[in-house]
Amino acid sequence: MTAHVFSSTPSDLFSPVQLGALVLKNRIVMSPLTRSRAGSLGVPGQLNADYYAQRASAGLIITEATNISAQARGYAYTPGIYNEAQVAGWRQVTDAVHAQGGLIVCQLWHVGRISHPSLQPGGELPVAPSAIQPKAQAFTENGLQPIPTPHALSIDEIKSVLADYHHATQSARAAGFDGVEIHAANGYLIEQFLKDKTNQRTDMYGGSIENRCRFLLEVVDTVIRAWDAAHVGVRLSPLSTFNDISDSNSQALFCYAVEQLNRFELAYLEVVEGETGGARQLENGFDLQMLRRLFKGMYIANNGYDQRMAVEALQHHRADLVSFGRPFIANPDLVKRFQIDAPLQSLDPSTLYGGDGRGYTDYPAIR
Ligand code: 8OZ
Repeated sequence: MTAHVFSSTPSDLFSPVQLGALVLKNRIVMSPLTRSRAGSLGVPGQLNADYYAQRASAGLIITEATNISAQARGYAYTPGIYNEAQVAGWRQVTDAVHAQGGLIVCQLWHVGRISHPSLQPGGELPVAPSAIQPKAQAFTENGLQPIPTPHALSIDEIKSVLADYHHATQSARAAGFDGVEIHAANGYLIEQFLKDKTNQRTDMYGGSIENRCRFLLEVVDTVIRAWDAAHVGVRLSPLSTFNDISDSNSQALFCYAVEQLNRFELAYLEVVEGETGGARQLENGFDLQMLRRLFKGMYIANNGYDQRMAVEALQHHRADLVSFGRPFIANPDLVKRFQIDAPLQSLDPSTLYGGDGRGYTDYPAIR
């Protein structure tokens, strides 16, 4: 192993890097991408194994967002990681990725209020920190449906969600993953606690920044009891408004959150820079580099990067790694294309969510 493996001053995208317990062959990460091809029961299979194995030349694959419990589900056909059938399904995926020399971590997801009774056990209301209806629609098996006002979690119910995170982490280990990423971004449950548009609680989980960060920190704490912190990353989206969310002082909120995350010595922090899947230009003067500088571990930058931007970010120490989402959909061999400066294939938006192998496993690699 070369000396620069453990250096935090990368020479280029293709240099290896240590991320907690993992040694990556390059700094090109496949970001989590919901593709909705895991059936009604959320059980991955051969099709998903093929898809991920095709992309195993990434330094690290982060799976699509994966439900930690039946209650965590908010989108039809998304996978879960809470029962035996799902663990066995994911085992096929992790084996296939490992056979190709790749590494894969499981993104742990609870959608909170971004769900619909038809996706919930017993047809119950979705849950959230506060009973505030989102201006958003749910992707159900019967198409897009209006989302009702959620049920506000009691303290005991919060404890039970934390237990679900613990169980899901154990399941991810059993499925052969190389680690887990806690999805604390994009308007789902953890972010619903963090940001004040969605958290109006008056107990220890609401009000002050400290209180609104409590749930995130408890999730991290419970996850690292199931798997050491060197196998755990966190994803944040400080500025995203996706799923009808915002915060009145996101700079202060996220600086505090990141300072607190430092104590766990996590494998990495992944940050969606700007609007999820949208503009990187940030209107309100929020300084993302402040989070990068505050965080003591490895920083994965995400959102709309191309190769040139990624190289620049590494050269200027604005990131240690870069995760790519959309480019990996149509370019299973993205790493090779970057290496040989080959043109990128463009993706077909009509096959992004749901369906079969079309637009999923049939994008050709360069020969
Ligand atoms: C797009 C469509 C469905 C889900 C996220 C899990 O935003 C998602 C997601 C994105 O993190």
